[in-house]
Amino acid sequence: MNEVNHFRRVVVIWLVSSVILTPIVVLAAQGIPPGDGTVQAAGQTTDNGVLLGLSTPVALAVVVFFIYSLIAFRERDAAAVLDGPPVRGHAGVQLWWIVTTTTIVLFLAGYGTVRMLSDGAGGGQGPNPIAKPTSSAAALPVQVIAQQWKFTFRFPTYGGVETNHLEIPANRLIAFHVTSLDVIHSFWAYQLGVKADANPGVDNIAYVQTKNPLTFNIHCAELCGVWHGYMFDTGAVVSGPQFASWIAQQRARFAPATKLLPPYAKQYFPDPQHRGG
Ligand SMILES: [Cu+2]
Repeated sequence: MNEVNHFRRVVVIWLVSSVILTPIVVLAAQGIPPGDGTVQAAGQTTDNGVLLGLSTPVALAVVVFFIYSLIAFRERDAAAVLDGPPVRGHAGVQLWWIVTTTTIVLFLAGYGTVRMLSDGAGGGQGPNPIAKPTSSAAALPVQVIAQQWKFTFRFPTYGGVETNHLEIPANRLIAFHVTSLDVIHSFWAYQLGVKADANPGVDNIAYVQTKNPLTFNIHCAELCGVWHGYMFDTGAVVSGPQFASWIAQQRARFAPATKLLPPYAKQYFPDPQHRGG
């Protein structure tokens, strides 16, 4: 009764739209954050492109079939609307479904693992990271200390000075040691491709390989009390010499405070005398 091969038509429309739209989506994905600020940020942008590119044909299969059905299978004679015969399984469809979904899931599991192990991907990995960048021993350690409601930064290789703002050198591997003095916070510097939980009593390590100088935003990304929304700052990746002079300034300026600080440690515990009741 019906001479049209709907299946072939849907497949052709799907193929053509996938071939056109997938490269456009992959290209557009390069414009969404976190951008190209660090190796990790660039890696995340690449991964966004891979994931969006892979999901484009999948989403198109659904959309194309949906729109095609609306047009081709619409019964215009209301009186003739009857339920069709029930479908009792289809070996071909089932086989393709299982093969396709299994392939995609296994590929993504492999891809994600390889990508994470290559540089740590900018995420906090706890006190014993398994995904270390190859030159991790030479990384500049920077401790990020969160508390209600600000971040401070401690530089163990620069006399343990604690600063109010964050500057880090360009083209350098940084090992952020993220911790908290009170409740749970999260150190989120999206242009750096970093988001790491800041928990009291935990030394959460996140690696970042900086590139060119840039300004970045620092936000707390974990609801931590009434002023959580105001827990932000602007940081900067600066040239090596600029960092050297900045950190020297900070050391001189905060020398009296540094003397009073507890020695640099992986984590600190709040002073009970200075806690509100
Ligand atoms: Cu917070």
